[in-house]
Amino acid sequence: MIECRAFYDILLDRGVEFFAGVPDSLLRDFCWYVNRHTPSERHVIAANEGGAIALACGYGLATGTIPVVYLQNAGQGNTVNPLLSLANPEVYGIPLLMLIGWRGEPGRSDEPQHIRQGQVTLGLLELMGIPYKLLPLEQGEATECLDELIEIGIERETPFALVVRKGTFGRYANESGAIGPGSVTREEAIRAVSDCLSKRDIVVATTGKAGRELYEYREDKGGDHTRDLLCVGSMGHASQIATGIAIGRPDRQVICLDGDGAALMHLGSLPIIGASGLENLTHVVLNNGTHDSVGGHPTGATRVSYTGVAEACGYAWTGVEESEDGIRKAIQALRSRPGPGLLEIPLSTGARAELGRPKQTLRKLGRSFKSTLRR
Ligand SMILES: Cc1ncc(C[n+]2csc(CCOP(=O)(O)OP(=O)(O)O)c2C)c(N)n1
Repeated sequence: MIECRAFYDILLDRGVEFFAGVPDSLLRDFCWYVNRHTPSERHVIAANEGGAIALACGYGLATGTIPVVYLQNAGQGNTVNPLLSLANPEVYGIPLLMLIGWRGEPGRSDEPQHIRQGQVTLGLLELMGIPYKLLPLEQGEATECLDELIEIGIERETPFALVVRKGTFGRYANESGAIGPGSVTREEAIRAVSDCLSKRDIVVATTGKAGRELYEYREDKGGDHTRDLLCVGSMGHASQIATGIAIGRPDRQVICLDGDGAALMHLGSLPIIGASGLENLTHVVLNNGTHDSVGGHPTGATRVSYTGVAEACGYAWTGVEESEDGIRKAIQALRSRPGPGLLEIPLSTGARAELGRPKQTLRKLGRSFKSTLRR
């Protein structure tokens, strides 16, 4: 196991001075260490992993130092375009180090959404011609491995990667835990929204614990999951999935339960929703100011007003509700308020420790969701 502090110091010794990324559950403690010890102007929690690569490229171009980009392998797809068309040696040749948390590593059990990505993680790096190594668990070996990669990266003027397996980094106590802007929990908000929906309403729930909380609530209420799509992966795309469904089924109310980190990841979806004029679409942003599901790191834009953005993007209505009662009233009013609408709910950060996961397979849940929609 490698101590976060030791690895961070090794990076600093090699001249690293800039970090960007999207937090990951396997890199959770290291991300917290970076957040705590790096001057804020030298650490950017990016909107998405492609943005993190671009930020690192900019810093690398400006300073000639080697920037670090941290990410979960789920975000590898987001990095492909800037890696191949910007940082690649055949374009601008920008050395940068990616630290990639390897969810779904073959041979280890993990959630279904991580399995295929886990299988192709190393192959994708090979296909892109990105030199990589698995980060060894022993500190001396890790340092050697890093030094070899840095040499290769500088010599070939190429991005390079360290792939990080589960359990590589030791604990780092997060004393600076981010605290969300509200007092209601995400779970309470989801329950309040769900209580006020009719049996015909469709819910698309964002990546992370929101979907698990919705699933558990449906279980508590009798186990009907047929109207819910849980976006276990595809972070940032829930609102466009909901938009597609709302276009396909104009006779149904479609409610997207989005996270603030996820909304930020593809904020460009909001003008598209605004322009859609879809009267049957409601976008609920569960704003806890953090990437709570992977460890509670702040999002990179904690001061953004999602209602302000939605208004500028042409949504038909917006609202902010901070109490369970207010949330209930806003959802009950949906049917008399044509959308597209955006309801922002400021929340506290955190989740129940014993939160479960869906008991049925995603294939089975997907099948019953499809048959509900096509009925
Ligand atoms: C493309 C991609 N990048 C990163 C992740 C890892 N990830 C899963 S959930 C999550 C945090 C989501 O934050 P937010 O949308 O604010 O919801 P919260 O967890 O706070 O409810 C992250 C970073 C992912 N699944 N996919």
